[in-house]
Amino acid sequence: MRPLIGITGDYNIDNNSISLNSEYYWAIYKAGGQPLIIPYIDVEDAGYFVSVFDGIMFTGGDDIDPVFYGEAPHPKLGKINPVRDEFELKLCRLALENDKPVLGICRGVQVMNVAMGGTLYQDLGAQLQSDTPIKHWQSAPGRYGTHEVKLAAGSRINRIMEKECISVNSFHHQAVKEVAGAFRAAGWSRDGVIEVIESDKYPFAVGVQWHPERMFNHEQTMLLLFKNFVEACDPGRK
Ligand SMILES: [Mn+2]
Repeated sequence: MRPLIGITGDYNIDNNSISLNSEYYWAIYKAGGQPLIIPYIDVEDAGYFVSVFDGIMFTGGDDIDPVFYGEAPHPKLGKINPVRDEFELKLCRLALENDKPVLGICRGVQVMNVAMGGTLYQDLGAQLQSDTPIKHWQSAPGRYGTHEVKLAAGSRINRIMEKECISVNSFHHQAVKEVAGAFRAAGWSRDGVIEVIESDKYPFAVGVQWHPERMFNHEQTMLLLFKNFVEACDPGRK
């Protein structure tokens, strides 16, 4: 049986719809997992979902309400959805507390960090100081890597990717600022932006700021991340 992986959908509160780029569930499926999209009905359902899924993947989407990390909204803050925020933050905390594997992608790495007490840059363009700035919202299609990420030697992501420097796509204007105590930074772009967080405290907790699901068809290294995640989700592994 394939490990059952819950995937959070991108909930658009304006038109009451959930959407999900199919590359997310194809990545899980190609990696050996059975993907299932999680609806946002009641925040109290989070515990149920943690108990039924073998692992949970947090996907991309709008900005997280900065109230969840104790800040007022910056003028450059984008669209937020408090329903999705509250649900995902609880789901992430419960998953980690119950030793369920967690993979965060783009907004997902931000959800992981905020759920455990970390903070975010609300807008890199306005708030990041760097002598070597780079473009984090690429104009190239998603399958193309446009900036490099240096991976910490010996980190989990380094062992998964089997490389110390990778080329990634980039579609974000926010990023992890202060890393939550449960995690550590394990990958950085040239301007110092944290592009990976991970943890040894949990069976599998990795968050990446790029979109590996848009690259894995052309870049085998990106599929390794999903495979490693799905393997960690295999209930027969324990
Ligand atoms: Mn980036």
